[in-house]
Amino acid sequence: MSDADRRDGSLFIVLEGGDGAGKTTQVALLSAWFDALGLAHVSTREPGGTPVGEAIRSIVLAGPEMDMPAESELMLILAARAAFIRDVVRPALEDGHLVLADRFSLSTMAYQGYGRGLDLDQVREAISIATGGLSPDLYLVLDLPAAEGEERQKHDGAEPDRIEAAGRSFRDAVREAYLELAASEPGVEVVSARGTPEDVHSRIKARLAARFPGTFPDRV
Ligand code: T5A
Repeated sequence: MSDADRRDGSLFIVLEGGDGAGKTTQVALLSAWFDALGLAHVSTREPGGTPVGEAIRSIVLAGPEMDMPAESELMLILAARAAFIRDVVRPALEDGHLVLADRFSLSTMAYQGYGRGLDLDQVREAISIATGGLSPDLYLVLDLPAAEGEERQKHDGAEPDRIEAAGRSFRDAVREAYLELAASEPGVEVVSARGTPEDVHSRIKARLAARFPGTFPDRV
């Protein structure tokens, strides 16, 4: 998608971070804020967001008994992403809307590249096949020590999925990967995920206002 295909006002914002950092909570709070500001938007998640994406999600996030090579995991996630781009992201940006996503390609670099140990250049190349080179305007990484994310998830009482079951060292590697990616990739900012959901929400709003002053009010 070239910039010429995007209508004025379109924005693609992605929340990222380790499991249990609070992305889903923050997407809901941001979506309510965008509604209050009258900003047309689509809020969605990855893998998922389309019928094929949700079907793939149920395979990728099955229990640990669904054993698969890291390469299969990568290809499944990217198969979902290609549909997500075609059916959700591009149409919304072409209509001048805001897209707010819970995870995108930075997750693939952090989990399949750094976490699973796949070759980073190959992962990057595979991502660009799925996305056609489309990148978000901003990634906000919610940063939280892996143990605290795990603790937050325990309160939900759900059984760990395949990826969550990969263990503490995997979660630690993913957190470090995000920090490294934030230091080396353009358009990635880190926000502390500590504190109450409202504390984190205020930090995120302040970042968006600083980054996109024409879209978000500066008094937040
Ligand atoms: N994946 C995904 C890849 O490996 N590669 C990829 O390319 C992509 C796109 C997705 C999985 O897929 C992998 C990564 C993931 O393992 P998911 O369920 O979407 O799975 O991701 P999770 O991060 O596992 O989702 P969670 O819902 O568990 O975590 P969230 O969304 O970060 O956190 P949230 O908001 O659900 O909060 C978790 C708990 O903490 C509480 C909430 O109420 C909830 O109980 N909470 C807080 N508690 C205290 N203080 C706060 N500030 C809190 N904020 C939320």
